[in-house]
Amino acid sequence: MANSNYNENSIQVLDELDAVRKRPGMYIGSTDSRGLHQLVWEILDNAMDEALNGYGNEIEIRLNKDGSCSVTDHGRGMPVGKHASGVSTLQVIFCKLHAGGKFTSEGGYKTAGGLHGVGATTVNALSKWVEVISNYNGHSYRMRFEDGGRKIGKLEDLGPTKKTGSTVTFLPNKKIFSTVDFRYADICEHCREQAFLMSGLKFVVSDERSKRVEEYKYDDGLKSFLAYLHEGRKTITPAVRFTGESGGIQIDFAFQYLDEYRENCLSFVNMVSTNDGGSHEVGYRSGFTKAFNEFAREHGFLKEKDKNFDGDDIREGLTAVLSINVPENILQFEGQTKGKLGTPEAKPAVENLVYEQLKYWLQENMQTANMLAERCQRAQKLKADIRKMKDAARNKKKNTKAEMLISEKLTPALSKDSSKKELFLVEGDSAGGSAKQGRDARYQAILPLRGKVLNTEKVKLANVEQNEIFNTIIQTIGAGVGEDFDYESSNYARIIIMTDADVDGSHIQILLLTFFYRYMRPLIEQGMVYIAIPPLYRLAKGKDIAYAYNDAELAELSDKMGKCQISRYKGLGEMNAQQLKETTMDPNHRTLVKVTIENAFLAERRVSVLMGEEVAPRKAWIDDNIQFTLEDSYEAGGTNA
Ligand code: 0R9
Repeated sequence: MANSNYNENSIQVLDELDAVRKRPGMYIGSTDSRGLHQLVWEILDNAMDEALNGYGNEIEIRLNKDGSCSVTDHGRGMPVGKHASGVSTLQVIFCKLHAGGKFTSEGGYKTAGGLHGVGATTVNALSKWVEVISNYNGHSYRMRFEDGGRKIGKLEDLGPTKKTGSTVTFLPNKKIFSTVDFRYADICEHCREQAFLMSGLKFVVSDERSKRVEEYKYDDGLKSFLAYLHEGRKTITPAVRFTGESGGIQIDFAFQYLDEYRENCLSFVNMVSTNDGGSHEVGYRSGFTKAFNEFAREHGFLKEKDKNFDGDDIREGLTAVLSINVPENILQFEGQTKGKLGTPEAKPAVENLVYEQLKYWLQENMQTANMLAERCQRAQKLKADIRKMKDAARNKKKNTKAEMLISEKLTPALSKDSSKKELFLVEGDSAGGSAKQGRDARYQAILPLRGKVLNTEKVKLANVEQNEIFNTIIQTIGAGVGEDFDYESSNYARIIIMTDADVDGSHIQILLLTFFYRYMRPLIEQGMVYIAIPPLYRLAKGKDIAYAYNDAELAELSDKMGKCQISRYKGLGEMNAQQLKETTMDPNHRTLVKVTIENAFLAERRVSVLMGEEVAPRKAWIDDNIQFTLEDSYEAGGTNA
């Protein structure tokens, strides 16, 4: 069994591990499900680094029955000799922070999170135990760490082996994480994404708890990524891929046009997604715009007097995937979540590559290029027409249809302070009526939604703006729509969707969230969109009233209250104003789920699969993700607000 180690080194070791245990958030972001999975990504990153360096072409992740997770690579194995400090190298990898610089192979690309070299130590500090198997130099070795690295076992030689590679198994500490339940579907999605970014590397994910296995390996990298993103959607060009290197930056870029209007760009730096873009995305856009405009002028799509196509005319319907590898010495991230690439060298590198190769591709694929140029012409013209219409409308009398709609439907809040105001979007007129009476009139505004909500995934912005419900929502929030949307001018700090807890209610939520996701995304990014959770049951015993929001709560409450009257709510409409207030609207008692976008790529795909034209993939998706709960559908993180 593991023995404690009391030499000087281990005292320092304890201090370092203690820092992680005391402030886990600093190392893995949070201690919820997201932080829990970060542990897996950390070990996986180390395994992928070994593969990136050219050793091994398969990685396995296994979720074990005892709640632990194993990651195996088929690289060289972790070195087991003594480190200069006198302790075993494995101990240094798992017990010392900032071992990264000193210990990784030179020239390897490092992950973007900045955690590199501290990943293994972080995992150790936050685990009940960690077991490492290293098949190295013809022998199999094992070492175990327990109790967050407080107990360090001896390095054991398990005898000769022909294999090489490493396996790290860890059991997350229940006392640190709010959940220790690894989610197979999330791990699969992550591995799939990584497999797209690393052509040829195979990932095998297995779940011993539910006997499931999934494999991911793509030889066509980003082209396969596009095929996956575009499943069930109508494409109008083939997927095109450009690769190259410039100034030490490796660039992998692919694009494909859809018969749609939105543009979409997914970007990655050193395998980590850059949700907030950055210099590499700027480079891709300007390279793309330049090549297209040159082509359009050369071939008469733009006359001498015409002004160039704007970037967004060119990118209508375009999906681009950009993955670059930046050497660590010039790697720079910006923004609050460090999701934006700052490295200035990335812009010209990507711009040149995209410009040069796209210019050539357009010449070589003249028919497709002509078709795209015509689309640009149409987009440019449509934009000019809309601008004229808007100018004309602005000059007209003020009392427009939109404003009348507001005054009819909206019950506004009295306060002028938008930082305190909430807008409730309520399913149905009858619940709307109760909500009006039950609200806090100072800060809560009510907008009842009547009739069918439009599926915004299938139509153009202009149609969305003409739709009565969405037009009313756009006017009420008062912060514009689409590219013009500015969350800072929102009339409300929170937008709260309140529907019945049934299938129709979920459908309305999906339609509204699709709209917010497509046309007011900053609202979601800023954490301003919520879903209200009404109770499912009311328990009454004499004057004692209690509400249960799920079956587990119902069981708990009825145990506590003993014999009592239980009624199940079928919809919001069954609650009177007082009950609705107490359970669902009053900030002191209600439960709200904050809608967040954890993973832009996943959200993007989920929205299109769920809301797109084709029924088959939608059905398959729903079948695959049986627990069709809020959390699963929208990456919503539960919050009580
Ligand atoms: C299952 C997860 N895998 C790993 O964590 C893992 C780390 C690792 C490794 C080496 C080989 N395979 C690995 N798997 C390695 C790296 C180097 C030399 N030999 C073997 C090197 O970087 O020069 N290591 C990662 C860090 C270190 N090894 C060490 F050098 F710090 F020990």
